[in-house]
Amino acid sequence: ASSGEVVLIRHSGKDAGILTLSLSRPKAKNALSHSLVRDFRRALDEVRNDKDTRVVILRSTVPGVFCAGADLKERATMSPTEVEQFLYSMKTAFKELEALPQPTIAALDGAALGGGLELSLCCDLRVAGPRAILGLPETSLAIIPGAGGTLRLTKLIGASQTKSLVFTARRLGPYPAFSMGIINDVVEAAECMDEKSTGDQNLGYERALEWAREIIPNGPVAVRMAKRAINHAASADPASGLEIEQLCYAQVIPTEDRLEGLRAFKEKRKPVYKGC
Ligand code: CO8
Repeated sequence: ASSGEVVLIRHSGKDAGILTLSLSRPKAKNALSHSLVRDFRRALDEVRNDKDTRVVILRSTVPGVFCAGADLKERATMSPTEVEQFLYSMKTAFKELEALPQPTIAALDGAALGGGLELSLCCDLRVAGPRAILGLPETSLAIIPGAGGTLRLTKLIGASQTKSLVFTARRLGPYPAFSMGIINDVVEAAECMDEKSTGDQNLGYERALEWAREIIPNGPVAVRMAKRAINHAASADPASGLEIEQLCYAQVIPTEDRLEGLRAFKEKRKPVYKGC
């Protein structure tokens, strides 16, 4: 049975191709419990082979929070074996998110702490609203980031910046996080002054939708192959990184979309891609 803590929405009409995965566990600020992680993995199973899904947005429906990290209360009640099984499942979920073939965008407009920030690091892009708060507070709990944070954040912003966050357990607002390079885009303070920003509207999500709409018109096979090549580039040595790029490049050459791109260029119009 599903806990209802992970909600999957396929958009239609002008936003067809966008799929939103929402974390929805208000009573614990979306803390990652056993049931939430299980449902999250089930949702990823649905998304992975869905050719109609072109961009995935990961968001929270809980105002002021993206995800408070691992569920510290549930964990206190688990046996050592259960903790081990849970941590394995969580780390697997993170790897599965990172390996989705479609581009993924984390919409942050609230606290993304510990495992919550680590979860967002498995997405390709992170965009933030004004309420985003990011941090790896693990050392303040006498542990260390253990769901990929030390590796994924180091790859993203370098060792010294990562240490500055982990050693201090400091919490960052969206602008410092943007200037450190953790976030790709942040809704500017001036933009929050208009009527859109009233109430509990998640401006990070609005911005993520804008990014998705900019990705969708591009060649679907090309975008997936680019993601595959870039993900490999991050861990491969230069020679095999270039080899993988060529393998991915070879996948786009026989597509009809590639010919459509050339035709559209010649005819001075926007291309219409079919994903094959
Ligand atoms: N786990 C369980 N419950 C939580 C968690 C959590 N991580 N965070 C918040 N809650 C609960 C609170 O206990 C509270 O419950 P109750 O109403 O029963 O008292 C409820 O959510 C609301 O919380 P607050 O009143 O604190 O809400 P605020 O809006 O004031 O603050 C915050 C929200 C900022 C998210 C705040 O709750 C907070 O700082 N939470 C703790 C965040 C944290 O330290 N997270 C790091 C956890 S460590 C981690 O994630 C490591 C992962 C390691 C993986 C290892 C793999 C090997």
